[in-house]
Amino acid sequence: MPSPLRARLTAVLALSLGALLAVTALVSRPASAASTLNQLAKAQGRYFGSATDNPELSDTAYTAILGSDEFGAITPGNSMKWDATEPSQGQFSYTKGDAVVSFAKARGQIVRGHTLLWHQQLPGWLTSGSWTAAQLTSILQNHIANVAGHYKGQVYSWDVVNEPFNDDGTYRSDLWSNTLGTGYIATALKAARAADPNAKLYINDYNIDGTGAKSDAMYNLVKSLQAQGVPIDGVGFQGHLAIQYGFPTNMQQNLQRFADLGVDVAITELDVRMVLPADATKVATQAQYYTNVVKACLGVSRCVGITIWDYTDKYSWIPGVFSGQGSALPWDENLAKKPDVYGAINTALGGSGGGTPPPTTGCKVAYSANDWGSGFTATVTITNQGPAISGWTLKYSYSGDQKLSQGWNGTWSQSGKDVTVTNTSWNGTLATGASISAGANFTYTGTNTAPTAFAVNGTTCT
Ligand code: G2I
Repeated sequence: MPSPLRARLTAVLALSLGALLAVTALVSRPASAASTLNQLAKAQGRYFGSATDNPELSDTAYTAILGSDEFGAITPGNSMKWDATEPSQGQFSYTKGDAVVSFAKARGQIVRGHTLLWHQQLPGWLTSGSWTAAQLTSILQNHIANVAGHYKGQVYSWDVVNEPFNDDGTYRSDLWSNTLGTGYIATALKAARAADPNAKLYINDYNIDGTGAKSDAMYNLVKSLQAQGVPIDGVGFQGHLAIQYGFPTNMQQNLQRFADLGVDVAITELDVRMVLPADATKVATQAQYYTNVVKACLGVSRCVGITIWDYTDKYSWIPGVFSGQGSALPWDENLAKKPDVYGAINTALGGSGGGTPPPTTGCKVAYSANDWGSGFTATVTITNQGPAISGWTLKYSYSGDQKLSQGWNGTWSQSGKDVTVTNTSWNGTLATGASISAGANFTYTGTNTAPTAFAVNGTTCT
């Protein structure tokens, strides 16, 4: 065989073998296993993210979930704001922001930078100074050049300007607009583009999720910036919703009209609060709101992603600001998924609702004792791994002469070596995955051996 032909045949054979292997690989790969929020969002070309902040990053149970496949994007809640990054004029501090960026980077998550310019969380030197327009412009440009320059290439987007409008659509009266007029917005966007040409530049606000005066004002602002050739890549719809105020009007159409201007849109700070206590009706409404938001975003091809304003009630800003309100997020204060709320988001993203199915039976008890020789404080934490229960009784036994003196977070009693703890009026309800801790003081002589067998409502726990 002449060698060029042999070479060609070998090549053809190699190609077909390669194609065959490729086909085999495709066929034998299991069907898409997307089940977490970000996997599901990613399958539709979006991200699903959470806000976080430095104090939370030392909570390892919390970071295990934050760093999991549930989230593909992180927004630092506070650590890139002006008071954190330029606490004294010209002195920049990036330790906290860097911690968030390196957390995200290590896990392949993108970062939404938040925020270069706002009317809140400004350092004292800035708010108490009296500045000419020229001075304030240069302060603003210097801040953005430094902060966006420091994070150049490391953030996916910047909320360059945060909350410029009042609810009636007029410009907020603050340091920026009062000193610089509304032109500060263009100044900030241009400075951000110069500092990090690849970051997507956003204006971000609340109460613009639906149509209305404030949303119209934002729409007109974007149009006018575009007409002036000012860089603007996206609009952030914060999505701080409350079930008692109703769902925003025509949310999807509203997102779409911005997208039609040629900018990206994103849901940047989603949470859905309620007046406490939560009940089944309120949770159903809340779950519907989450569903509506996810569907509105998925219905708009330029809606690039959804971020919830932290994922757990444990670190929500809401109770501190709206007294008596909360329960706004899909994970509860014990970091357990709320089946209805998480399930609604997961389902709206195209999943089967559950994520990882929880075990459907049983319970788990963690026991610890703080012993001072003649007595100790026992702490028991019950986790319900079965269907929701209303009312629990925990039983266990000691091997020595441990004697109950006083208990709390439960009704404690003892008969010989056997200890019984039942729920109080306020902690009897345990959803699947939920935990409750109770404690008691005991006295003893001799040795204090920890009990090893526990039963809740008659079921032996692990
Ligand atoms: O207010 C909710 C959000 C509305 N949109 C813009 C977001 O940047 C804003 O986030 C919140 C943070 O989640 C809070 O954590 O902004 C608040 C400030 O308005 C943050 O709260 C502040 C507390 O008010 C301060 O007392 C505290 O020192 O957080 C600071 C840092 O922990």
